[in-house]
Amino acid sequence: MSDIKVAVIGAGQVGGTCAQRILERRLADVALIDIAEGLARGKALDLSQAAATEGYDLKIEGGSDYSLIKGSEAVIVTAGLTRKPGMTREDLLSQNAKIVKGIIDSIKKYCPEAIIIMVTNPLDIMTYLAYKVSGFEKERVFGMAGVLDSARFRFFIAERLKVPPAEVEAFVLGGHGDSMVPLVGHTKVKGRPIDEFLSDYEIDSLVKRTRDGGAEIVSLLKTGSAFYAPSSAVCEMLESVLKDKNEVLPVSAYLERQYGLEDVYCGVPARLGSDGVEEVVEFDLSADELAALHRSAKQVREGIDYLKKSHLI
Ligand code: A3D
Repeated sequence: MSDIKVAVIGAGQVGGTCAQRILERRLADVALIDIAEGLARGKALDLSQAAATEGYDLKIEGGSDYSLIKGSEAVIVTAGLTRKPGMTREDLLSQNAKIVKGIIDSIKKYCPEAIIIMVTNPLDIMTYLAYKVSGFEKERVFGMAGVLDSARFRFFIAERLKVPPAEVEAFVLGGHGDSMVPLVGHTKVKGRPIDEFLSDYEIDSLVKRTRDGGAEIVSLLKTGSAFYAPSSAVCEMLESVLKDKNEVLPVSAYLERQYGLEDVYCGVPARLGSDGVEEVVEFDLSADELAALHRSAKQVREGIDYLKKSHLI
């Protein structure tokens, strides 16, 4: 048992693996919720039975009853549908918006003081929706995408240069998806600028592979999408919050004029601590990077406008 509890909504691939990582990192007790009750209960029971061999003494409960999340300091939202053949982007957006709205109402009811970390796609739009529907302070609602995109970029660079990924620093900003903005000017290997190691052409090809990183995995898995690296990225953010580490990470955060953007969620560097987003950090961006960030935010805003027109916000 821990005196810290975290709720994970959605016990699918990402949610189930998040629960596992939280326990194995000894971060908190876990409440795992899914509309499919047996899935959440079954995974919770399975994870409980790993306690003896993994050596954690933490409580994990699962089910579909939201009263289980009572007392959680943080709630990770991974519930949602994935795009099926024949489903338009707008269909997915509307359906996940309805799911997220229902979940946020339950979070408001059972843990009104919690921090919300969104994972459900389309990420930046769902995070904006969660912020608006919850009425929580902006600091307490943010989304995971950039830590994952950056981890992918770091891995591809590390693999190419045969160095440990931990020796590669990189930040990928912008909305999650095709319009992500890898900051090549801030990418370093062993503390040295990346262009000392790779040509522009080679860097561009790694940027492209990062941009297509999710799709590459989908095409290999055939069913479902990535979940090991996404759940790891979530836990990196969660740990910075629960341990008040104040790490600067790429976070989908609410912007109020930072980077010249307003009333939108978009991936930016942010300091994560016990209050959530403690500060949006303004890096010096090149004119091209800033323009790419604005293009990316514009795409997010189009999704937000669609939800507003559909009366879902
Ligand atoms: P999946 O394995 O299908 O799990 C989703 C779970 O949500 C399923 O178990 C559903 O039963 C459950 N669910 C659906 N509706 C509800 C509801 N109303 N209440 C509670 N549970 C519900 O998907 P996944 O785990 O692979 O992905 C989950 C979400 O995360 C999707 O939207 C993905 O697109 C998204 N995702 C985002 C990233 C980012 O980097 C932003 C990365 C990976 C996945």
